[in-house]
Amino acid sequence: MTAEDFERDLLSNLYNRRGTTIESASAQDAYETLALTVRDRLAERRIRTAAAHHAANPRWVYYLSAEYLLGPQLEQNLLYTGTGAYAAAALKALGMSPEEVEALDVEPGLGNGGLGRLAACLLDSMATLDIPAVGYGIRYDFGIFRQTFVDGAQIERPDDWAFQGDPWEFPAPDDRQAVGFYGTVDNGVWTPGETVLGEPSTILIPGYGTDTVNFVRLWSARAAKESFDLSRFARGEYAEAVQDIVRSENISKVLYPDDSTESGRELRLKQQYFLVSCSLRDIVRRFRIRNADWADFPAKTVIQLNDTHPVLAIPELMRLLVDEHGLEWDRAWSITRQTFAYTCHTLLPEALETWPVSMLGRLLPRHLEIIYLVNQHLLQEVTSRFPGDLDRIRRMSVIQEEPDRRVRMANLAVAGTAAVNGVAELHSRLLVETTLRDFAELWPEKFHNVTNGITPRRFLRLANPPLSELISSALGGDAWLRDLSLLSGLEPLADDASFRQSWRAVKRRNKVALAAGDPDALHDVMIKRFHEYKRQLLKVLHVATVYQRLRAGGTVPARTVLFGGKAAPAYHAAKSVIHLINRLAELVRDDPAVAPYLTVAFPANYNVTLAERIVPAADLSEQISLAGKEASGTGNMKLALNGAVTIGTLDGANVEIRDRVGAENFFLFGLDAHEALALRGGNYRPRSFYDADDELKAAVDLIGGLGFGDVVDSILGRDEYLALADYRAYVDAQDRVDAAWQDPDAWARMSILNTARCGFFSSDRTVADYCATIWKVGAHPVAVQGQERRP
Ligand code: NBG
Repeated sequence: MTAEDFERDLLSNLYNRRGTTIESASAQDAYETLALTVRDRLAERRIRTAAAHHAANPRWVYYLSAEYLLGPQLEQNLLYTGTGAYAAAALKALGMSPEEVEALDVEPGLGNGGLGRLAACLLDSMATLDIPAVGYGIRYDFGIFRQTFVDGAQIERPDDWAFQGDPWEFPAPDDRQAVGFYGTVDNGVWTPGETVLGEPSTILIPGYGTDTVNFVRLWSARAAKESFDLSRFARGEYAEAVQDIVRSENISKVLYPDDSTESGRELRLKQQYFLVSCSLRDIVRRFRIRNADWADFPAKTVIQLNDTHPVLAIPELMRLLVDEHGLEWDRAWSITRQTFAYTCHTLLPEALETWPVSMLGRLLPRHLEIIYLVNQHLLQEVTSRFPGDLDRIRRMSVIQEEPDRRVRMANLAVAGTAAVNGVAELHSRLLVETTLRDFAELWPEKFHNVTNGITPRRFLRLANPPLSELISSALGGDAWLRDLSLLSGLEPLADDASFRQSWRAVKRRNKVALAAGDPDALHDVMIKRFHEYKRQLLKVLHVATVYQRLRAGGTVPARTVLFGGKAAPAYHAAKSVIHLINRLAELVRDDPAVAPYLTVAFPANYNVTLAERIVPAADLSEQISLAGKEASGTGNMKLALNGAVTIGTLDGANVEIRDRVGAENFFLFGLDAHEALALRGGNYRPRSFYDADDELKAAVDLIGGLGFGDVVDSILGRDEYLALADYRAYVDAQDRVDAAWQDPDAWARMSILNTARCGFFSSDRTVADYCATIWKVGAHPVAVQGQERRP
């Protein structure tokens, strides 16, 4: 393809698909036309991928996830199709600026945080590694809320991400699936009381440097045909005339409806079943196209459950096999257990989902019966292995009896899958030792670790072009984009003064571009969801301490502290911390004794787009969760890969990052997981730490003085996440950071070594691990004219 071809296609799309002309084209026309032109390139590859997969009849990976944070698509797809330069030239010829057009590329925020972004990174890597895979999810009308600050407090606004339409999607109204809810069961035959349609929309997922294009299929809820009540409308009852439509379509209206009300909780459960039911029908349909015998189902299908949200897929597959396809129970159960795998993304027992038996039984009466039967099998197995161990049986039962009867989704997940994995070494070990211990004792061979990863295409190449160029010129090419372990080739350059200088120049340039503060100041970055266990509050205590020291006439190397993140709308403690940070930022800014040395910046509405701007500018990465609480973290990987040095606890993937980058290139502090557990279990008195440390006392008092008595009460009272216990070690580690920062050459060396030694954290490696240990699938490259095409 040439630049002329591209421009011709662009014009043709402008005329024929947007129905407009150069003279009257708006910026939105330009954006959509460009998107369609690039999408056409992907579609061509998709055709070849589909043909290759059809011929091979391979084993498929189906990834079920309630969340995907795909990030903006335009730049990615320009890169993956190699059309970036053509697009820039064509836009220029048409008198349009690429920046103006890119600004219209809204990211679909269909997730909350790490779990949803991980799903997107895995899709990227599956396509890049030529793994036949389909992602399934929900096309929420409103994604994660848009965060604004009003007087420093978080206010949530609806994220109407597809308000202008979404040029990346292929809606397929003719592929709708019917999903039942409520109703009655008679002798194993379910007659639903309500039926909603799931309408799929497909977004193409290209691999990098390969012809494979996979896809993610997102379901929207639609009312059945003729749900509109014409007669009520005629009587002027306009709201009533559409009420059935509204009720049906509410299912995919918002990401995670507020679950502080009964109806909100039921809506969430409905969403989960909606996702599962639509997706499984699609999976079964795809299987039946090429296969006749159910015995082959597990050999051709692996369904990865991303956390517990899609775990209803287990009883749903049983229902499809037994009730709709007439298989015997035992045969269906054997197929089901071989087909599914489950990834657990937490250690917090309170984060493991449970549903009231009464609610589940009302919404999905047949599924509850199936769950009871599954539970019977499970408990028989437990009893025969551990006769008389009633406590164990009670703990392992899928049904919790006390204080109220609930269905434990994690127990169902472990019972109904062939493999269970945690997402970092420490996490996987703690799952086996604590959260899922009983199950690990019953089925030790089921438990695995697959350490998370991130895609270097988005989080290095697209987010940080200057650093990518420097790396490519140092390594003599960009093969590292498909084999991130090649970054180790940078190691010797850490000792090369001129390379270090170039490295620092890139970092400085990224800070200038971000414009969050003095580009020569240390950029200290804490970006992640707001949660008490992640301890943004510990960071606040450090900022307050620096403030007090400066007020007392001390000096420190200049720092810009950057926060980014959202708190769940009903999570008041986390929202107080957000408010507090904004208040502290003002205090610092308005104080002439402090402002020259310290800036606190908190750009609103942290999302993938913003992460791509902040990460390249970071010098210091804050990974300070209480040890034993963060399953993995993936922001830690993004920051380290971009040359930020970590200050962190021995938690989640920090442990593996430190092992790889070297203890001397990592600022470690704080309690480890066992010490934290012991302190929590013993007689922890946060106030004794407060009384014993003048700086801590002053920092806490400052927070109280700013009017955040609730925050102070919570840390002096209970301090669930041991912020006060770790405070002194943390502040001392920050003092070591300040000292290290004074030697720019030594810092650049640490920074380079962080990047050079982070190749392991590519999501390509993560996918390769899943393939080898859990999925047992191989690559199916798309052959072009009888050859494999490789860059
Ligand atoms: C999150 C963990 C993170 C982890 C991501 C991806 C949930 C339930 N879990 O530590 O908190 O990095 O999952 O695995 O969102």
